[in-house]
Amino acid sequence: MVTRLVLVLGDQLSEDLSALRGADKTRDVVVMAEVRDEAAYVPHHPKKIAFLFSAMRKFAVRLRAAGWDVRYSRLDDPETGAGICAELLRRAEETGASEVLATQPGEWRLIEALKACPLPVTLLSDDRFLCSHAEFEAWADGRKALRMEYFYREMRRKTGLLMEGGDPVGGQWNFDHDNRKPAPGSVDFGGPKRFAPDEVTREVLDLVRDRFGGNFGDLDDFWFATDREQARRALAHWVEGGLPNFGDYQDAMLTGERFLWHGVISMYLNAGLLAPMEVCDVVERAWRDGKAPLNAAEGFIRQVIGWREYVRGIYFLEGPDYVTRNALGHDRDLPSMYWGGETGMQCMAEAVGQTRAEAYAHHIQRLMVTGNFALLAGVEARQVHEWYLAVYADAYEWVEAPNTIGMSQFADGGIIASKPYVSSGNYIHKMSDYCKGCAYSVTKKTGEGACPFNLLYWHFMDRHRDRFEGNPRMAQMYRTWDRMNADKRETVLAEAEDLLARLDAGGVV
Ligand code: FAD
Ligand code: DLZ
Ligand code: SF4
Repeated sequence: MVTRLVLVLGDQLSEDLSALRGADKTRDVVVMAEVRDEAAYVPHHPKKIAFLFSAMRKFAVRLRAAGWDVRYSRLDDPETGAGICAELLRRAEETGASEVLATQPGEWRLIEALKACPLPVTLLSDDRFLCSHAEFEAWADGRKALRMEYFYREMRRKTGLLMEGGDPVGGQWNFDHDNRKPAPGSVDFGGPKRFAPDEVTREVLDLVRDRFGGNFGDLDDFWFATDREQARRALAHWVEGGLPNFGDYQDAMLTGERFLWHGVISMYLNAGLLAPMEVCDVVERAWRDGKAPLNAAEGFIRQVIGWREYVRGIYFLEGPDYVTRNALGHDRDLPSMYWGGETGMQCMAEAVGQTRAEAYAHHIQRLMVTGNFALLAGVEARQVHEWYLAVYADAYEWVEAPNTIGMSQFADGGIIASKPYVSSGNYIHKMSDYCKGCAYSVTKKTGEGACPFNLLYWHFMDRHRDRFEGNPRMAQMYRTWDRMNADKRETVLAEAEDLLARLDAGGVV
């Protein structure tokens, strides 16, 4: 019988992976590879690379213990090829294998590279997700608008999570209106479970420091879980201490508090160390046992079986050109403050600073601070996308691109968002304490020290009037703008233009 190569990618670290299930331990050979092309197609945060390499190495050990023949290539081995296809060819020659079994990667770039590889590659569907491509296509078929809320209800029915017969527990599907409390003065949860680097991780940290130490992001103080057992412990730790308040403060932001009550498990879920149903089951059980309120459990489960599955569905439905979309025609370069350049904006400094330190920022920081600013300032969507893909430990295109191109930048023309997520400084002021320590004043709409979000918000509304004034959800804001006196409007636009010119000239904003 012929030997096949079984490809296991860095984010496919699950023992029930379809490619492993479809293979035969007694004759097939598993290929795992740390390769330059994957580690460098965007300048990944060093912590993201270290997390993946360490988790890959430990997963290879686990597979060997389970009886697999694993050919593992390290980045610093001179024999290692530049890319995944080169590695497959090398291992084919070494083992005599003539075909490859793989689970579909989560990025079109890599799917296309595998299809172009001069070895026959069978791509199996990635059934670690709850919704297959076919199911998503069937759901999307014939709908005028692909709204997440309706998709989410289907997933609730399908999984039976938080259901009583055919009805949602508590009599409603969604408790989001309870999940918008601003941050309280202090946080009673110490944040995610931290793991001291073991020997495998320490070796990887040296390698990453040597090869990728110049990338944006700190490598010091690495604490991520790097195997399934640790990831399970991190989940249990959060369910105990973080989940009870997760719902209430999901949208809050607080200076110096990088994690608040968030799960910080997306990197584990996306790499395959945790499975979506397992985390939702644990959360549902906590609610049923009276250890967490319903708005927290429902809010979390909606993110995982709703948003996470929905954005993946959109990415694969829309196809490889999704990441090139730029519906609003934005063309500004990403300002240097995204890479740690100086800024007087406290909210941006906090969001970017913790991103640099942890390869993590929570959803509202990504959406309403860094995403909001890029959208208001008219930054080219592709550059924004590549930044998010690089700097977060949980970022792979299937999940990052719909969130950035679609939800955050409206560059898909409104497939995901029914209106752009833009706001003036008011929203950040309401949900955080950032404005207190800022060089700008959130209450100033114009003049010296006016909050940049206040100026750019109206600039955005004005420059995209043709597209958005007919949107019923934005009509009120256009009426407010039109009621402003003409001189004031002119001043706002002129000051916004000055600010944008300053950004373009590389000045400090
Ligand atoms: P929690 O707040 O504890 O939420 C629980 C879980 O729900 C997360 O672990 C995640 O798996 C899931 N989830 C929540 N929101 C989303 C969402 N919008 N899309 C998909 N899953 C979601 N998430 C990624 O996993 N990878 C990305 O590359 C990514 N890029 C983003 C880019 C932008 C511009 C925005 C606005 C959001 C992005 N998100 C991304 C979604 C979200 O910000 C992260 O999933 C979340 O911050 C992860 O932190 P957490 O585990 O503490 O999440
Ligand atoms: C993100 C990443 C990095 C940094 N390095 C590797 C690697 O060396 N080997 C590998 O198999 N995968 C890596 N990955 C993940 C892939 O680039 C890619 O993002 C996912 O497999 C897409 O689902
Ligand atoms: Fe951000 Fe404006 Fe508040 Fe400063 S004043 S922190 S720029 S919202």
